[in-house]
Amino acid sequence: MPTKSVQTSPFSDQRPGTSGLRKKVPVFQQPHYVENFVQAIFDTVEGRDGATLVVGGDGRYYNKEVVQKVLKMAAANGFGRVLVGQNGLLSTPAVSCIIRKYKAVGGVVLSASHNPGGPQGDFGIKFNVSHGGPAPETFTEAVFKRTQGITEYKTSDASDIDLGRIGETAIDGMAVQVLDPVADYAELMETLVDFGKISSLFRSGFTMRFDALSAVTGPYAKEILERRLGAPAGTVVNAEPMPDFGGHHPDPNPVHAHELMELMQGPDAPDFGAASDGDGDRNMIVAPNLFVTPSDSLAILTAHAHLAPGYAGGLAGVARSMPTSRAADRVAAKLGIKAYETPTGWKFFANLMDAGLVTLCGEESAGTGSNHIREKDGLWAVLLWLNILAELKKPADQIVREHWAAFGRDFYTRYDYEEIETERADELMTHLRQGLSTLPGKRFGELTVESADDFAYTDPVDGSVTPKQGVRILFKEDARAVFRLSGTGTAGATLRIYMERFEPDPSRHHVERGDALIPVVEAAKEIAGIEGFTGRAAPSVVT
Ligand code: VG1
Ligand code: CO
Repeated sequence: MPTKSVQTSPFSDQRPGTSGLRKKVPVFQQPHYVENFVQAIFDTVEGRDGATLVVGGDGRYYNKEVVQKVLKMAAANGFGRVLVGQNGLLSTPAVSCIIRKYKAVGGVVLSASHNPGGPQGDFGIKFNVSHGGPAPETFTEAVFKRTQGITEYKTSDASDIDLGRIGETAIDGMAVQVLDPVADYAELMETLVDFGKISSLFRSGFTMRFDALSAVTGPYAKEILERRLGAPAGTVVNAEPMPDFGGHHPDPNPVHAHELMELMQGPDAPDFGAASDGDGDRNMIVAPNLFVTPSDSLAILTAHAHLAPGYAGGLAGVARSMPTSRAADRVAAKLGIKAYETPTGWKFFANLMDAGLVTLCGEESAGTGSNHIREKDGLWAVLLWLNILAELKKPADQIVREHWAAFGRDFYTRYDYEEIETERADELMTHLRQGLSTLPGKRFGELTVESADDFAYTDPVDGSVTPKQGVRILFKEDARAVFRLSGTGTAGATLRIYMERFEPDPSRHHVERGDALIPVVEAAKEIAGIEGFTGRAAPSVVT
């Protein structure tokens, strides 16, 4: 038997964050680093003997090498079968779909999502459990604990598998099935949205651009939008997944998807624009001359989802992460369905979906999804938008403006301060938390604090409590500022400030969102003492 045990010792920095373990590529390239973490995952998975495992990644630098390592370790650890995407590629939503469809025990996703790639960029490993969603915190904590006591891992001396060819092969008696990464996912999409209606929309001359930012969604978007739905060739751009994402920063927001933004603001704008992130679970929606905030997009999808066949029966409920604007809650109230507020990160939605409490979920960070899988799903959101556009037969920007007129507008922005010294960021948060009780009643410019707290979440399904999920400051003027530290960064700390203000009056909905939010931005900066703690006069990225 080529199976062997390799002696190793722990790395202290293997605690997973918001979405798995993310580090710079050179960190993952240290001898045994990947193996330790993967062995810790395998040791934590229950019922792995003979079980099916899914493996795939977003194609970033080091993806290929790590897929081979995971395959050999899976064989040595007693899995019965591995389903792996051709060339080691699988989008995060496709992994979730395949785990569920083939009743796998879980899936290893190789991605650092929206973080840049390349030899000096980021890499990541996350584990999704048998419902198809990210492992819950009890699991990731158990993995971390295991990494801290690890002394050996199991692997195999077998040679690398040819991942270019679709079909079945084996390593040491474990079946390895190389799958078309797109087929199962595309089949699922056909059950949710009306492909016939969307095809007619394209036949009627409707134009769009989908920017895959040289990341994993390219092949999915090409197959579904261009081949199955008949969008003109060239609708999908940057469609070839590349190890360094062709120099793109695959974070679908107005800053990093700037080529798309420029097109959508120019005279040659197509009717609709969209982009996705590194691993395909995020989406950005742009109408001509109008960026649709992810919070608004979630609300609009909630209002119109029933127009698509997969949601014709209506929605059970809707959930959003706490920093996401309350726009979706307003729609839920009108529909008479429940709205839930969870901590940041998709793992908190799974229980709600499994219990049948919610159908749609979303995050301000451009994640939107439904109970068809247990991950956010970038291309799905684009398809649902297209289905709605085909049904309403109105321009996308008109749909957004009519939505505001009906529900009011939640002006929204997020400021990110990246790569702050961790100590300074921690001090800032501690200072904020300590001052919370003194804030109510205080005035900052034209805003008065109504209440301030640190969000703690009690899962309505299993009762588990997750404390310290972000400081919330509510103003009497129907505005809010939320502060939290990112759990996906790989260098120093990233402070995120989420700011919003509700405007019921349609005569003020045309105001630039930057302008509408100035009072909230000023108040937030002052309350947290941003400049004093970070030394930064301006954020690194505004979305
Ligand atoms: C960020 C986003 C969060 C998202 C997470 C993973 O986390 O804010 O909403 O779920 O990334 O998304 P954080 O802790 O950095 O704020 V992905 O597409 O990077 O898997
Ligand atoms: Co992602």
